[in-house]
Amino acid sequence: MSSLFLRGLALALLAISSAFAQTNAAKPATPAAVAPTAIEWVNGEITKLDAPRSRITLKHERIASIKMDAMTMPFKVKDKALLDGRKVGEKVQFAVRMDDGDLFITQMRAMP
Ligand SMILES: [Cu+2]
Repeated sequence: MSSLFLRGLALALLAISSAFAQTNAAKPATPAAVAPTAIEWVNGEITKLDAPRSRITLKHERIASIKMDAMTMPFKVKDKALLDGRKVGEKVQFAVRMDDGDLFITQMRAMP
């Protein structure tokens, strides 16, 4: 075997072991019952706005985190300010959270 081949093999093994080390380091030290998940941004289109009642109706795509299929439905917002400057027909991305058995929009932004 050439020394070049051996050197290549050693480098490959080093790359593999450091990849494993990184994978292990990324795991939380203690597995939490409910792992903190990244925000799931859902695409939607505003079909109705009722800012005084903190409500918005959205035609939304599937929301995987709560196993909800695409549909048009009203949502409550946690903070009225989320509806500031929004208009019917606007395409947005939003995040939802279940709170006390109620579904709330917690974040909203214009579709990038
Ligand atoms: Cu829905």
